[in-house]
Amino acid sequence: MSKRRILVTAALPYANGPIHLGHLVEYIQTDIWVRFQKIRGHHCIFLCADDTHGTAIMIRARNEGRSEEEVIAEASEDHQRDFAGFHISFDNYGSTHSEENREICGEIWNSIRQAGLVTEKDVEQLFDAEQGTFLADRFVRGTCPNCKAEDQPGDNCSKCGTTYGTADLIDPVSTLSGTKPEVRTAKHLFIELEQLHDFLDEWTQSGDHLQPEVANYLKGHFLGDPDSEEGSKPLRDWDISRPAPYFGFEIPDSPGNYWYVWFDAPIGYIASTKQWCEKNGENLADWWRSDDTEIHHFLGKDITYFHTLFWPGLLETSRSISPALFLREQTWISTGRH
Ligand code: B3M
Ligand code: ZN
Repeated sequence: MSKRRILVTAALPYANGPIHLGHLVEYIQTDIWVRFQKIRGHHCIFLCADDTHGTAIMIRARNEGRSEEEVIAEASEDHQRDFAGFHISFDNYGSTHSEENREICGEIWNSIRQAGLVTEKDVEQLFDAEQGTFLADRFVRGTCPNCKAEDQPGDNCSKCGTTYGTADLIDPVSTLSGTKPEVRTAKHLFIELEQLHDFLDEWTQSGDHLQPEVANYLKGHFLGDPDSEEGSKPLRDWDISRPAPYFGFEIPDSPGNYWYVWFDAPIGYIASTKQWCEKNGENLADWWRSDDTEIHHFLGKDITYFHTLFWPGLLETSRSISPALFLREQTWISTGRH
């Protein structure tokens, strides 16, 4: 049997909470699979990291009167202690708030810009003037514009099921300060995923990147089917930036704007690999740019589309422009929610 080179990742846990049993279902399964490959004599490495950016961490740090760096340092220690307690053994445990990640985000971002995939649009969003921050949907509650039920979440009504934008809520209230938010407009950067439609049709629907169930889900919910009567469905532009204040990496060519947490989170897989390579005298290109390496991502089904549309799209674009990084193979397993 020839020795395979296998890179395995598990989804990166958020730094804004502890590891719970739902997480462990995934990590333990992945750990077993990795141990099996290692015992078979393959060159297999298992990478993970804390997912550290976003509004939730920023708000928590503010509430606790600490810096975000302090909050995420504590989370990283807690997470690694708990993983070790369950004998989950990573080859490297990194952080998305690392210099390696910032650097690789910049490289991938440059490729996307060069490929002409980035566009700018004004976005209207609710703003909490007391806290000085834009409000993600989950930080707003109000009266449903349809059935008039009070105290409903910012994106859909738990009584009548209607979905709406936070700006449509009647009497919206910020859950951060209890004040009435105002509507403000800010510039956001978007990735025009539709430009990658043909690639994503091909990548998701043929080859052995995905289980058939996942390929069908993507076809039914997002991509459509070019050979059917209904045809392809256009992919929506992906809102990839957040205006300050935001805890994350500032976009070098767009000061005052930050990469949305879901842009830099999967890039954290590569950054964690880079740290491992540096400690072990290995070459990053052998793991992320080689036809001889298999890459397997294990994740929960609630985050499938991030890993099967955005992620291969980013990697393919980098590859065609740089040529840099690409996915060889993808394995997905259904586990508990995060
Ligand atoms: N932290 C969400 C989750 O835990 C997110 C995963 C990132 S994987 C790159 O479900
Ligand atoms: Zn309603």
